[in-house]
Amino acid sequence: MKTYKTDQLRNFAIGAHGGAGKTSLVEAMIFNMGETNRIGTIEQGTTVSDYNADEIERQISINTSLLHGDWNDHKLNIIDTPGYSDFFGEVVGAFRAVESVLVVISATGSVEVGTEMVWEAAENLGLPRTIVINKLDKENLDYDAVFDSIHESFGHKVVSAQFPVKVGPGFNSIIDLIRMKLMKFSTDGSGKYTEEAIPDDLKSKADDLHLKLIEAVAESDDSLMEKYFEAGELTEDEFRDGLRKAILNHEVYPVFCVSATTNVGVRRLNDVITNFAPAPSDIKTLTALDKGGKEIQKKTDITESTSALIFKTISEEHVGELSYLKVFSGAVKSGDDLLNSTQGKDERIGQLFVLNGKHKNSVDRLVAGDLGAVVKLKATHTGDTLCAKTGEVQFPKIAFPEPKIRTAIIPKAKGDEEKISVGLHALHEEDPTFISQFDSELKQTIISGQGEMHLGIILKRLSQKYHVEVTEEEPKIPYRETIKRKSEAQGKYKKQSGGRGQYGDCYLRLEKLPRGEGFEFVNAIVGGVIPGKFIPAVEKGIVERMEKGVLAECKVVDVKVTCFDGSYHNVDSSEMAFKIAASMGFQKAFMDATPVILEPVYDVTVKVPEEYMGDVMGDISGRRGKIMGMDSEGKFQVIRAKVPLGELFKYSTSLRSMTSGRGIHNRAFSHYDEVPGDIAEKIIKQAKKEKEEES
Ligand SMILES: Nc1nc2c(ncn2[C@@H]2O[C@H](COP(=O)(O)OP(=O)(O)OP(=O)(O)O)[C@@H](O)[C@H]2O)c(=O)[nH]1
Ligand SMILES: [Mg+2]
Repeated sequence: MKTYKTDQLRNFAIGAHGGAGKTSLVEAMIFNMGETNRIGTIEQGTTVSDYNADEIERQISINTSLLHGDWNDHKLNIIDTPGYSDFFGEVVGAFRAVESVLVVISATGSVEVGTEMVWEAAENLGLPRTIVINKLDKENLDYDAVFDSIHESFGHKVVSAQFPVKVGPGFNSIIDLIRMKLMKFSTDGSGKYTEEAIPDDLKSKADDLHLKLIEAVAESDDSLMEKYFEAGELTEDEFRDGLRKAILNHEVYPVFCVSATTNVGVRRLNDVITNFAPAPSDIKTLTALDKGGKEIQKKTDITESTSALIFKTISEEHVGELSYLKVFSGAVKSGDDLLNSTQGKDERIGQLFVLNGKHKNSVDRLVAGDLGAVVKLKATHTGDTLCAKTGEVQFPKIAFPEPKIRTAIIPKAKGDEEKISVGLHALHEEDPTFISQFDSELKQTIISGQGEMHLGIILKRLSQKYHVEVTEEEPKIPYRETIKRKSEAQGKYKKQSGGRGQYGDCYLRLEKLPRGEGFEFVNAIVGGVIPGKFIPAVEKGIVERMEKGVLAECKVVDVKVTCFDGSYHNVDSSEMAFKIAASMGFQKAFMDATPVILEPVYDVTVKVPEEYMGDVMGDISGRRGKIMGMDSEGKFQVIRAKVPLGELFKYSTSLRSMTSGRGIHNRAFSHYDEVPGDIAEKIIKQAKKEKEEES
């Protein structure tokens, strides 16, 4: 196996809206690098990157895959990410392992919400970007419109580095504005091309765009700008070096042209990445925390003490856990004893691999900057840092997206609970964007994730790997009960049955509190009509009743209770008797105080292309949602609404079908609000039914 130095590596992730052609592009790239001897297709399920059964069945990428190959004595490490928004966590993890992102845009669609998500994620991590317009072999394309829409969305730093001669079926020629040549690609799939002089009819367009590119490069650097003004041009070396730096410093986002499935333009893209994309050694500062939690800067350099980040974990049958890692400094070798500084545990490095999808090649070591995988780590999860024991560092955690949707599950077979819980826990370690938890209030196991497809795939893994089956049910809603007006009642508990009796008596006043204030108890007893030692029992009786609920078995909230009178019996009064009396008094007063049910309401933001606005807003209203506002964000509309949680079940699937996959939503808890009467009745009825079934 050839060895590479850090500056011979190019790590990049491919990011895009779903279906833009990332996997097809990667397939052509590794074919061109000689890693495969034929180009697989999505339709036949034969690509190297989408090797998973689910991916083949659905014809979409679900997992990040790692691929690599040699190009002109450089190692290109490619991470193919899924575009479907349910799997955005994969994108976020992948982006932590690379120095740049290749953003693919389909010429049939232009900038989509998924493109913007990728763009923003790259922006947040300070990653340079190169843009590729794909599918230029398709019919009915308007290349200029696509380019303009990218320019409009991402600003004036978006600059043409190529343009196609003629798009549509048979597309094979590109004007390259760096080399100032016409590149004619073979259409036999070999990816090969020849260079020719730019034809006369395209010369002036090419000159204009070449000048724009040079100016963009010159503008990115003061000393280059000076040279450019003085000499009226840049030398070839100055231009190339300037372009590299401009990409690295986010001053230029160059746009290239390809057709992935016909392998047109892709070999040139391999050159461009090798020559112009950043190497790990170009990244000057890498922020980490030292042993004492102090911020330090590491360098991607083999001479520094070893550090690495686990950016993804998969568990494979017959192999066990496979942890994908990016080595940031030093080198990771098989047999190394390292420290997992996130977990504070030692870790022995087993076999190391470089990957092309599922194909693994064993290697002895991975040097600073390189990407690969290691098997059978004992205590290491996605997002953890591994480092030399003598140079403890910890990299920032990966900022995975918060769960967006939830559902409840129940075991199909009794007795499987333990296995299910172990399986769900392991699946969370593998994929931190998935969370499961037993909700003791709802008495349901609630699983949450990024979308219904995400959860569907998680449950499939649960059944395949842990051999337990569950069924989904609608998650219960954590309703609350409260009151709308003041009331008073007496709670009296008196029992005389042989021996010692029971006696407790209290008068309670209930008043409503502002939403979110919870509970307040006031002891207004004077003259010892209830002895001080029984007052805590009165409060306890109320609190326990509030926990259990009065109307529909939901917690009571936002109530102030004043105990203002009562009586006691010298012999028969006890804490127990006062607790029961208070509980009875509370129930009576509560029912008199116009009780209502509250439901959780969520802030929902939906981002969609303008043409879907009407449908989305109509649907939100149908879900008892209130539209709070609308903003335009670039070419998209963002709708802000407040929607009851009970109406959001399976919302991500509805939104997807309503917008042909072109809309995304986010949600966060906002507040509790009163449930309309008819729905409250249903909730009460349902609670009664469940209680009867239980007893
Ligand atoms: N005509 C044509 N079709 C293409 C091209 N690139 C991709 N496709 C087709 O577009 C569809 C999606 O391609 P993929 O490579 O799976 O796209 P992707 O971006 O990896 O999709 P996700 O990973 O699911 O987001 C497939 O049917 C491909 O055959 C292209 O250059 N030309
Ligand atoms: Mg894909």
